[in-house]
Amino acid sequence: MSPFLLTRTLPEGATAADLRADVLHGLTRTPKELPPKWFYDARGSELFEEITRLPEYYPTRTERDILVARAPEIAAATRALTLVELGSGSSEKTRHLLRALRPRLADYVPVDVSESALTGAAAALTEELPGLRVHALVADFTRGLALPGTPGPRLVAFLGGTLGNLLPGERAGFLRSVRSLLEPGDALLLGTDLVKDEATLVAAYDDAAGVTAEFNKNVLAVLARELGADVDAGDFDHVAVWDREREWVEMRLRARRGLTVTIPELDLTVPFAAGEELRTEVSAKFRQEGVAAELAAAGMELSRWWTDERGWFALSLATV
Ligand code: AVJ
Repeated sequence: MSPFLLTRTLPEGATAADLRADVLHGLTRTPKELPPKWFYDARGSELFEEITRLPEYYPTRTERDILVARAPEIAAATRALTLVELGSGSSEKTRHLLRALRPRLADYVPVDVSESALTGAAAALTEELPGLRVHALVADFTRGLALPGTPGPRLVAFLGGTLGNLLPGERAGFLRSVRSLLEPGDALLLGTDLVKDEATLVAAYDDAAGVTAEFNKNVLAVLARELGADVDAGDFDHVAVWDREREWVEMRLRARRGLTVTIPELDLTVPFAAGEELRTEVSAKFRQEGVAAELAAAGMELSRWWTDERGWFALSLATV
């Protein structure tokens, strides 16, 4: 019997159809934009793992330190028998949590769009934590989710600060859909990057080594490969700006000169004026009162708030 179960919920061709729709919508509107999910092809996922090790990119290591320090309290507060992780990726962060939740915790349900990330993580974890049942779910958690029946109470984890990639309206809908997964006694563990000085924030998204610039430009390679777009990353500059009014970091690609991108698969021609910018990601930064309000609006209560000693990142425990 395979050491873990894997269920595919994405209909065949869903990803290709989504990319086409996002490009058609995003590149024919003003300002142009693309959803950040398209960063994560194999090369993009590799570059993101490299980003997490950069000195300027504090979120991953800061969240891990909080998780390690607070995992026993999270285990005691939730008494979880199942851990569901949305956007689990390599499950790197999750190891600390799983170790603290074991041996009580019997079931781990990692959810991600990347089947290869899920398979790799599930194989490693069943090796490291004998007896843990892993039900890997290939799914896009922003499109609604049907979880396997596993024992409660359940702890749903959404870590890394990825909540910040959603715009406020999208976040409200996402948190409501998470709320619909929870039953009394269940909880949500949420990682959020916090508002801080502009220099620290911008440096985290525009590192000296240029890894984030390469990560940002990689989305153009995805368009070229998947849709035959004739676009050259050399024609664009990486831009990272702090929008202090909306309290989010924006990554953009700025056209160095007037140019036209043709996308044969979509029978589309996309003009860029010199200096025109395509928004490729927002990464919202939070305050405790804002997180509490957004959770409350979705029917959850912020019951624990843990930060690192600098107050740079927070883990929230929300209950229903
Ligand atoms: C994985 C979405 C949390 O927004 O900080 C890293 C992605 N973008 N550097 C983030 C990212 C640029 C990251 N998340």
